[in-house]
Amino acid sequence: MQNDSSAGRVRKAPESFLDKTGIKTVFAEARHGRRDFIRRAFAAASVGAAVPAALAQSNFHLNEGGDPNILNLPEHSTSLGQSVAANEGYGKPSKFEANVQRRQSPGLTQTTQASVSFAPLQSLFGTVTPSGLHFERHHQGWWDIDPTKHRLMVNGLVKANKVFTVDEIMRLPAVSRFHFIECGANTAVEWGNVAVPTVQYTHGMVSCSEFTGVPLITLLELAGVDLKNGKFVLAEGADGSSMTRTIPMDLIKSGEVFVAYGQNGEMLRPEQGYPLRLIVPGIQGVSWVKYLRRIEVGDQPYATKDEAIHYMDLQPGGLHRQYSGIQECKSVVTTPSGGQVLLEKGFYNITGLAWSGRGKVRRVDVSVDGGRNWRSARLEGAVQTKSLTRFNLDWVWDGQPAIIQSRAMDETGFVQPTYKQLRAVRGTRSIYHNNAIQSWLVTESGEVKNVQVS
Ligand SMILES: Nc1nc2c(c(=O)[nH]1)N[C@H]1C(S)=C(S)[C@@H](COP(=O)(O)O)O[C@H]1N2
Ligand SMILES: [Mo]
Repeated sequence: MQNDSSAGRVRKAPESFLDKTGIKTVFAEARHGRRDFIRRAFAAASVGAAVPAALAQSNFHLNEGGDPNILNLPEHSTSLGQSVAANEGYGKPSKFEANVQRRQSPGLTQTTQASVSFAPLQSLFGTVTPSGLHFERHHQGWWDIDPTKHRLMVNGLVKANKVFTVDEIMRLPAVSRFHFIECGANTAVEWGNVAVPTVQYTHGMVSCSEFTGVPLITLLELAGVDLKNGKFVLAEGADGSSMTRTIPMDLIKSGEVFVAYGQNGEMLRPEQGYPLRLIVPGIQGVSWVKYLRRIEVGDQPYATKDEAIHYMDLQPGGLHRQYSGIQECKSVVTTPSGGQVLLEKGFYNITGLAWSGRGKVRRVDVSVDGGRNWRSARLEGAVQTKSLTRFNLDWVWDGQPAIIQSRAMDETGFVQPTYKQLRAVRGTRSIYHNNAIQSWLVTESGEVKNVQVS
């Protein structure tokens, strides 16, 4: 664990094939307890059960016996374990997982106070980002705000201005929903083909949580909102960045936009906007105003600094796009991904994440030959709207160089573009909304590298 590989090269199960200690230990010991389990499963595969054909037919071999890790009884099997972990307060991950951390990107200019940290996508499973690994973007630093002193005001085109305490908001009818948040600048450095080494830095400004809160429309109605003239709201944060964003009333009326206090079963983390943040599903992260303290109802877009100066997309020919909030359909393979190493040829589970700001992911195709041939991946679990979707695909690596890509399609029929397609429309000068297909080159030695394929 002393190796500071952010790519997970030294990680243990279940990225087990990346682990020098080998997959045999992991499967026999940690997963099933009995070494002959997998062998029996292989036998079953011939009659069409349990194990996919690609795995059954691959050279995926298991130790036939004599592995000291299963033969020796370790101390933890023969003596008393520790008292409840609660004695040490809030629970923590295993010390063997200490390498799984948020990190600052080597592709960005280092400033005295860092303002972005990236989620370790290569080490995550399923679709929920553990709260302590959620990416961060702070325009003016983060705060741990006293919730008893925090207030949220609703003003503008309303019958009467209203000021809510956090307690009052928590008494109102609540919703809990899984949504992704992606910074509009996620994958930004790849516009210029900087090719940062790992998926943490190429795509780690996306995270997904189960958020709990109150639909914004409820708060507006309690203030007597004028929906005839009120076409937009301005959302304002309580930190020094004066983060202010315009949100169209149509989105709010749909009930999708909510004021969250909960994240993955507990209160929001301070760095995620404790005690209140706006959830704007499908829209770029900057509109998810943290430390939310004011909602003003107006009749036109506000053109604030974060809309009129920042968060515009430079286009070819001197044009720019403005209010380009929606995070279009996108996906990325998280394993195998940049910085990881395949230790031998044979069977691997290709896995990754897909999402769309326009709704549900309908399909994800995966190529291992740089986009010439595609196979559809399995979408795991309940595919939810404007949330992350996990995909998996069986793959037998023949030891030859391979270029792994994923291409997602959403329920509107939108297909994730190649770099060539994206640049033809948006040019090369944008910072925001890079949703191009990502390519990972697996070299003959098994090393995985970030490459761009047009
Ligand atoms: N009040 C406030 N809200 C904010 C920001 C901020 O700096 N201050 N950053 C925005 C940006 S640019 C993004 S991408 C997301 C990041 O959310 P996170 O730090 O919870 O990942 O919050 C948005 N909301
Ligand atoms: Mo952002």
